[in-house]
Amino acid sequence: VERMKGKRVVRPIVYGNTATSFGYKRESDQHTHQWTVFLRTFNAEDPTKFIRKVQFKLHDSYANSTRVVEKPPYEVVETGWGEFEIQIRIYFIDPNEKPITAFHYLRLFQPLVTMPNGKQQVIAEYFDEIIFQEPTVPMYKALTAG
Ligand code: SLL
Repeated sequence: VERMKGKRVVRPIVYGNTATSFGYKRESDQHTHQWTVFLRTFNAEDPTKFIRKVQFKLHDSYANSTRVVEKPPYEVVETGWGEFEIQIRIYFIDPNEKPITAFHYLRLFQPLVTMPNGKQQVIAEYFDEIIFQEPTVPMYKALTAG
C-alpha cells in the first residue's frame, strides 16, 4: 500500500451521548431512559468524504447489539435502564486505512444539563482527533479534496 511520506492530516471529532429520563420505569422492560449515542465531525465538512461507516457495539443485553450506520448522522437511538461502555468503530473510505475505535461510557444520570426550554437532559460528550499519519494515497486525496 502506497502511503504519503511525511504527511499528517488531523480531523477533529465529537462523540458521546445524550439521554432523557421517562420520569417513570416502563412496566414491559424496566426501561427508564431514552438515549442517543453519536459520532460527528467537529467542522461543517461532509464526513462521507472520508468516513465509510460507523459501527456502534452496544451491551449484549440489546438485540442486534452491533449497529452499523452507513451515513450521517452517525448515531443510535435506544431506550434502556443501565449504563455501559459502547465501542464506536470508524471505517474509512479506503479499506487499507485501518478502522479506529473510540470507547464511550454511556451516561444516563450525569451530567444533567437544564436546556433553554427548562427540560433536563444528560449530555456527556468528548472532543478527540483522528490523526492520519502517513495516510494511504486514496485516503490523503479524499481528506484534502476541495
Ligand atoms: C451492568 N452496566 O453492569 C450494567 C449493564 C445494561 C443495560 C447495563 C436494557 C437492555 C434491554 C439495558 O439498559 N441494558 O432491555 O434490551 O450490568
